[in-house]
Amino acid sequence: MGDELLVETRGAVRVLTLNRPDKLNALNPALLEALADAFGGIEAEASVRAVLLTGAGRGFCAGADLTQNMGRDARDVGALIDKHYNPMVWRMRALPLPVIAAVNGAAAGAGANLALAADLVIAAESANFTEAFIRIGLIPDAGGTYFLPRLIGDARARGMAMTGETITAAQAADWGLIWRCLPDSGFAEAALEFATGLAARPTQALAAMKQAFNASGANSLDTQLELERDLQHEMGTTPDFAEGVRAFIEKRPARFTGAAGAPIQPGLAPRQ
Ligand code: T3D
Repeated sequence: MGDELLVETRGAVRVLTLNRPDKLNALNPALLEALADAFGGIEAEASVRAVLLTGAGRGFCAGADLTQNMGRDARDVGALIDKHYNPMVWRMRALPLPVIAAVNGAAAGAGANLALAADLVIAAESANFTEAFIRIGLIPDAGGTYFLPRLIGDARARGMAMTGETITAAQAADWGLIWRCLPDSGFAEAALEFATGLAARPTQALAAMKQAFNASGANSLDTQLELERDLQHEMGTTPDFAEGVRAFIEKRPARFTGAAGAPIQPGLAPRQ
């Protein structure tokens, strides 16, 4: 593997840094493959309890590398999406750990949507988001047409996609596109602190929450209530639930380990 992606472990946080700063961390096949590998292996490592994704230099990610991937011959962009982008989004969404995107600078095209595929997005105040696809005759990919309307509503989603206008981090936070906009000064440290805080939370509950939120877009209320019941049943068997309740009663901070509980028991029938 080259150095397009820096992979470090800081405490219980796996830090993935897109590392092509001269091109604002634009995505080439090597970087996309490194990302897929990095996301693919994480869940087997019990000591890793959160993932932080950020960019080196002044950009977060400028989307597909337009100098490598396109512009020469007609390319099958759909095949590139199928091979590289979709598996990455699936892995990020399915990973049973919180994924935090720390957007340190420009996030454009698939770079913006890569950030939006994370569970939580924080951005430095000088960062920005551009659905740049329309500028080159493409549509938002990497989940853009899915995430945008769910996060900010149809009007703003279509506005961002169809105009390609750049949205500041402050505006993104105001619209609910991201969780929080933070000062530029000390952003990297603040992002790691934020991820470290999540890594110390009940990991099984975060994973189950993620599963429930992921499913909610397609589920009816009935189905979602049943899913919540099943997941909560499982959470009730985790050591972290016992510890959380004990710590509350003993009026002390909880010490969560992230250990798994019992799997869902068969026989929890759907509601009639
Ligand atoms: O082929 C496939 O994989 C299909 C999939 C497509 C999915 C997509 O993501 S399509 C969308 C692709 N991305 C874009 O269209 C965004 C292109 N970049 C920009 O519009 C601007 O760079 C930004 C708005 C993001 C930032 O602007 P600014 O002024 O801060 O920086 P800059 O000067 O434009 O860029 C700095 C350098 O990065 C520059 O190189 P240079 O001149 O210093 O040698 C620039 O060429 C390079 N760079 C920026 N974006 C890309 C890039 N190089 C390659 N590919 C890029 N996407």
